[in-house]
Parts: sequence; C-alpha cells; structure tokens
Amino acid sequence: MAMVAPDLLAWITDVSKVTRPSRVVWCDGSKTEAKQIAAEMVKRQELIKLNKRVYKNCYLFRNRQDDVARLEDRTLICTKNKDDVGPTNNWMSIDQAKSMLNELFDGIMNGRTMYILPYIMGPLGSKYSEFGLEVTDSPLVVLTTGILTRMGKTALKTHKNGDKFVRGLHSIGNLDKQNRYIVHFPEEDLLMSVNTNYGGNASLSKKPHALRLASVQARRNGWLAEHMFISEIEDPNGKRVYIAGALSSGSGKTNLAMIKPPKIFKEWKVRTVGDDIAWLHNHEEGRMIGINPENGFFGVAYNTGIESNPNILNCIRSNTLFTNVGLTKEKTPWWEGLTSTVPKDVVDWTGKARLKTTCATVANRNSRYSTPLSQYKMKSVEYDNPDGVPISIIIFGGRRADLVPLVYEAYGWEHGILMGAMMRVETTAAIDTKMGSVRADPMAMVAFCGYNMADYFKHWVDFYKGLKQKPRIFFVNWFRKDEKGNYMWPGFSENFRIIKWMIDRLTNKVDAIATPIGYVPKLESLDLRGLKIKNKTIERLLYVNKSGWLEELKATNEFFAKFGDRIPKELWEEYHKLEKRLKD
Ligand code: GTP
Ligand code: SPV
Ligand code: MN
Repeated sequence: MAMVAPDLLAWITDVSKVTRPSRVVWCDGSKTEAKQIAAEMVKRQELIKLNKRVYKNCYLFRNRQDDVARLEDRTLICTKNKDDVGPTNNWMSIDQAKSMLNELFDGIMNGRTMYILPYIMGPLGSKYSEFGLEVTDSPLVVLTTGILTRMGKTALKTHKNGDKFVRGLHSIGNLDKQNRYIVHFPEEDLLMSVNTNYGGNASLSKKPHALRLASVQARRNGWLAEHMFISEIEDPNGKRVYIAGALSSGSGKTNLAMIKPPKIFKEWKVRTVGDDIAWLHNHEEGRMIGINPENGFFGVAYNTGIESNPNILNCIRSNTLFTNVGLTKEKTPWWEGLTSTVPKDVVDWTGKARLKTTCATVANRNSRYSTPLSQYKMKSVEYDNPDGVPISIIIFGGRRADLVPLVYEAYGWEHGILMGAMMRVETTAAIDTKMGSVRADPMAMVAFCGYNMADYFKHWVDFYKGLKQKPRIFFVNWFRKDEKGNYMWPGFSENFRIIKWMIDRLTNKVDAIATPIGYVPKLESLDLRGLKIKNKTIERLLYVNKSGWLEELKATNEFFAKFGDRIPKELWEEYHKLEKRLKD
C-alpha cells in the first residue's frame, strides 16, 4: 500500500519481529478484498456462505464454544498507579503484563497471515474522530472491522506521521482460555488481545478502543466516551430531538435505537444514529453534541424478529456476518424469535443437528449480526455528520425484575448523575459469567470505563457543569416481572410511549408525580391508546417501594465505599437528599 506514514511502519516492524507472520497484508477495506477473504475462509471451512437468494453476500461464523462473550476476568487495564484504574477494573503492572504478553505473542503468527487494519472511529473529516491501527491474524476480525468501522485506504490517508494513533495487536493464538487476555495500556494508547476470537474481545476498535481507551482520552480532554445508543425522534411537525441512552450490555440499546413506534404514532419517526457507543462533546455554544464512532451494528440476533425489531430484518438480508446462530437446511440463519416455530432439521450454533430431547437453544443467547449502518433504511442522515447531533435527553437503564420503575426522571442534573452512578442491573449473556445476578453497573460502563470510576463520576459532574443546555436525565426499566416471572411491560415498540412522555416533559406538556426517587408519570400523562394493559399493572410498574429503595441505597453505599474518599461530594449530597426523601 502506497504512502504509509513512517510511524505506522515502525510499529508494524516491531510487531512483526515478535509475532513473525508468514505473510503481511495491508487491508484496503474494499468489497473485493472482503469477498476474497471470506472466500478463503469458506474454502478452509471456517465460514459458511449463506443462501444467496435470500441472504445476499451473508455468512455464518461459529466461534469456539468457550469463546462467545466478553471475558471480564481477563480484561486488564495496566497503568503506572493501581489507584488509577480503581476497584472495578482488573489491574496488572505494565512490566508484568508486557513480559507475559511478549511471551504469549512470541512467534504466534508463524505460518499465518498478519492483517493490518487502518480504521477511523467517527465520521470522516470530523474533529471528534480518532484513527487506529489493528494488527490481527484473524480474518473474522478483518471482516467484522470492515463492517463496523470506516476501515482501509481512506482511513489510512487521514493519518499524518507523528499524529497520535491507537495501536491494537490481536491474535487468535490457540484459543486457550487459560491464557486468554484483553489488555489495555491507556498511557500509551496500546491494546493487546490474545487467545480469543469473539467480537468484543478481539475487534479492538470497538469496546477496547472506543470505550476503554477513549474514556481515558475523553477525561483528559473534556468529553465523554459512553456505552450509549443515539436515536433521532421526529414529531409530526418535523421537529427532531436526539436521545442518548446507556442501557447495560444485553439490555435493549439496539432495540431502542431502532424502535418502530406503535400504529397510533405513525406520524412519528425514529431513526438511528448509533446503537452501542456515543462520544459526547460540549459544543462551543454549550450544547451536548454526540457522534457514533461506529459504522455498523453488532446486534444481538437471539430474540430479534418481526415483533421485537422489524426495522433491522431487511438490513440483515445482505452483506451481513452472523455469529453463533443456527443454520437451516436451506442455508439460512435461524435463531429463537426469528420465526415462531423451530425449522425442521435446523443445525444449532455449535454445528450439531438439534436433538429432539435437548432443551438448549438453537442460537447462542449472545449470537450476533454485524451489518453496515449505511444500508439500514431507518438510519438518520446525521449518522455520518462530522459535526454530530445535539442531545436533549439522556437515559440510563438496565434489567431489574423488581424495584426499579418503568420510568422516572431526575430532579436535576446532579440527581441524574447519581441515578446513573447508582445503577445496578442483572447480568446477561453478553458476558462470560453467570446470567441474572444483580451487580453495580454505573452508566452501563462498569466493564468499559478505562479509569477509576470515582474520577469518572467527578468527570461527569464537571462535564455537565460546563454545559449551558443540560440534557434532562431519565431512568428506564423494561424488565419488571410479576410473581409468575412474566414481563409486566410489553416492551419493544411500546417503549415508544415512554420516549414520547420524555419528549413531552421537555416542553412541560405532561405532568408528573414527585416521588422520593424522582418524577414518575401521572397515569393519565402516558399515552396508552391502543395498548391492552390494566391500569393496575401500570400503577405497579410505576410504584416506588421506599423500603426497597433504602436497601438499594445500602448497596450503593457499599459500592461507593470501595472508592474511599474519591466519590465526588456532589454525588454524596444527592445521595443524602435521596435518603432523606425516602425516610420522610
Ligand atoms: P449489547 O449489544 O450487548 O450491548 O445489547 P443491547 O443493549 O444492544 O441490547 P439489545 O437491544 O440487543 O437487546 C438485548 C436483549 O434484550 C434481546 O434479547 C432483546 O430481545 C431483549 N430486549 C430488548 N428490548 C426489550 C424490551 O423492551 N423488553 C424485553 N422484554 N426484552 C427486550
Ligand atoms: C456488549 O457486551 O456490550 C456488546 C457486545 O455490545 S461486545 O461488542 O462484544 O462488547
Ligand atoms: Mn447492541
């Protein structure tokens, strides 16, 4: 490839000396290149080409069974001072990590091809965008990065010798789980990942760069790198409002970003700017501005269907890479929720014919599709705008079977930040751990904040303080369950009713009830036309259980205590105000 800056070449030379690949390929990001790499993988039986009549240029990849989710225990942040990463991250000293990794990477690409992926996170020509270079021996990562980022020749041209860039080194290794590591060196913009080939562990541009390293960068330079979707809501008069929402992994960001409003709201449009990551800046005029650093969706396939997310179904019919879904006789992908019955003779995500007796799922619960944003029909034209979009509403939320109401609103921005910091949610299949246990996940960032979370809270406070127009802050929970274990709220497209309530709150069109935890909707202020749900159920969904919340505060207190005296005073003040309201 012509015109590679000397600083990039120097790093590649260093890396090659250690990994000793047999072949080096600079990826240009073209369609031809992706097709050729896919064809080679098909030939080696690493990839399955799907039925091109119904899934044009689509493929299925099966990860090894113990490598299908993010591995948090082996996700390390290495800094000079241990305190800088805080109690929610795994720390290792830089020297220890490097000597361990140098040994693991020694000759690791022997007999393999080393692919070099220049990429940009963010729109081309945007002052908010960042350049990175991932080196990998995984053709899967090449294909994924090609879909999810702006990767290749164009990206490479934006880099000038001496400019800062993020360096990522990844190898599939031998997938040995005992030696699987995802390691971050934020002080030198370096990422190293080994013995894994799963999305969030191996595609270093995504969570490792765009969140863990970017969050550190963002703190330094006065912005925020967040685990948030961004969507554009257009009312019947054509007025647009942008919403950014942090919902924990596997808790509804993609679905909410792509929501199709119920029939009675057919004059409203929801369009997607991003579904997973948002970089938020304070614009000169004091508005919060957001960009989506990505260029595609890495969405959960399991449970995606006409009922839940009709908008995405067309998009994933072409140029899409599926991981860990089932395969039908007709060579089409299948997962629970795609159709109502299991197709006959379907092969499950591990590649085995599904036995009648088995109770396991056909698709893995964390099965995914990687699909280009550009071909998504309901994308916002602004997704590619170098200037980003103005954010008016921030949402926090996660999965909670009880306690947390369907929606509530902060009394003010400091209270809103406490709401985000107090967030505790049930874990999901996106993480390699037990599903369904409740843990602290402030702002949906516990696994993605690259530095001490107490400092992160302080940074949120400072950032908000600096905004002249402060987005209102809301909290949602679509996942309340009744005694029988059924979801009480229908969710998915019906969530639009809650979004609409938030938008009406901006213009004071609707009333709310002041409760100890914040404003909850008055029953009559929710537009529930056309929805079959009992008033009693809604009342239960909005009920504030004071004693339950006092327990919740205790858990928050324990969590905050882990940070010593580092939690900002603004949060403690809000904490005590909340406690007082609950006790009164
Ligand atoms: P990550 O990509 O892992 O960060 O997940 P996400 O936050 O984008 O979540 P996603 O929208 O993919 O949803 C995750 C799971 O939650 C899927 O199985 C969805 O079907 C389910 N889900 C999403 N929204 C709702 C909802 O409103 N109600 C219910 N019951 N389930 C939902
Ligand atoms: C998540 O776990 O939050 C994901 C999937 O979106 S991954 O990109 O693998 O992190
Ligand atoms: Mn998602």
